[in-house]
Formats: sequence, C-alpha cells, structure tokens
Amino acid sequence: MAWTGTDLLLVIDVQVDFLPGGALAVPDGDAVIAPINRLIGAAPHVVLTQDWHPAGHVSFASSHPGRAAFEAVALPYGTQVLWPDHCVQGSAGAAFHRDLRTDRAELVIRKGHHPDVDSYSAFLEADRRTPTGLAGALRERGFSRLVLCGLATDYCVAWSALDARAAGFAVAVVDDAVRGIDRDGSVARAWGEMAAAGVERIESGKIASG
Ligand code: VGL
Ligand code: ZN
Repeated sequence: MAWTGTDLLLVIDVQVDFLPGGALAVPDGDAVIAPINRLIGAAPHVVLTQDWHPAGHVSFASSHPGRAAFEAVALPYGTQVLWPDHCVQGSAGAAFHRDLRTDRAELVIRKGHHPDVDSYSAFLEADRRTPTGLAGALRERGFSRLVLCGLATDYCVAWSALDARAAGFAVAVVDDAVRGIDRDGSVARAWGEMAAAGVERIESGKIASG
C-alpha cells in the first residue's frame, strides 16, 4: 500500500506500563517501537492513544477486595478482566515510552478515564455506549482509512480496530508493529475477529514511505 491524504496512523497505547518492566508489560512489547517510529515518519497524519485511568479505577484488581489480577468479574456493563494497577493519570507508567516519536501527533486521545467504565477501544468504552469522540473527530476531518499499530494486539488494538470498522472506516493493522498480552489464545482469537470484520493485516515493510 501507499499512503494517501485520507489515511491516518493510529498508534495505540505505547506507554511505559505496557512495555517490559512496566506494571502490565506486554511480552516483547518494545519490539514495536522501531517499526512504529518508521510508520510515524512516513504517515500523512498521526494520532496517538493513551490509556489514562484514575487511581482506584474499576478495572484494577486492587479495587476488588479478594480478587486477583487477570480474574474476570461481572460489572453492570458486562464481564471485566481485572488488571494490575496501570497507566494511572499523570504517573510515570502512563507516559509514552521515551523512544516513541510523539512529535508528529496531531491529537492524543485519552481513554479509560471514567472511574466505573474501562475502555480498551479508542472509540467506544466498555459499556459499549459511551463514545470517546474519536470517530466524530476523524470523520469530521475526512479520514477514510485507519492504519493501527501498538499495544496490545488482543485488547486495545483489536477493540479499536473492530470499532473503527463498525464506525465505517477502512482499517489495516500492522502485524509487525503490534504485540499481544496473549492469555488463553486471545491473540489468535483477536486476529480471527479482525479478519472476519474486514480488517486488513499488513506488514510495515510493505507500506511505501512518503
Ligand atoms: C490495555 C488492558 C488494560 C491495552 C489497556 O492497552 O491493550 N490492556 N488496559
Ligand atoms: Zn487499562
């Protein structure tokens, strides 16, 4: 593929807590930084997302006495996986990785800021009703195709890709610029769901620069 003016690179959650040594480290997560920086250098437009939870967020296992991280609990909006405390607003772990090239970002969308609702997706929170506003912003600017990369394949990348398709965008996910948490086959399942929804799976080396 070659970039066109209505394409946008959407970089998901390349934050300290999701990288090796972080609170919710994605295995091999730092491998995405070099290909993502190359994509950022070549893409016509760039938007970054940032997982951005208040302390005591409902998705934290520490907010549910007697529960442990990676267990699932029932919440009013459905099943929620519990996570270690991560990406707390303003914390060092919530910062973008220092090697990520953030200079070209035209917009940073923060998600997961409602205390009682998680948001893996950059578009629609986990209650599946509360929009983040990103679909409207991108539509208003006339973008038609979104190229996604970042962390984690099986959570924030997949949910964002599926919601972007549902919002009417053409979507591609860059295979070598994503890594997953991968619990119980969740990465393979995510790729299957994305393929079924018409999400294209591409390699960063196949994207022409400029
Ligand atoms: C994510 C779990 C919890 C992600 C965010 O960025 O994929 N995963 N919060
Ligand atoms: Zn989170």
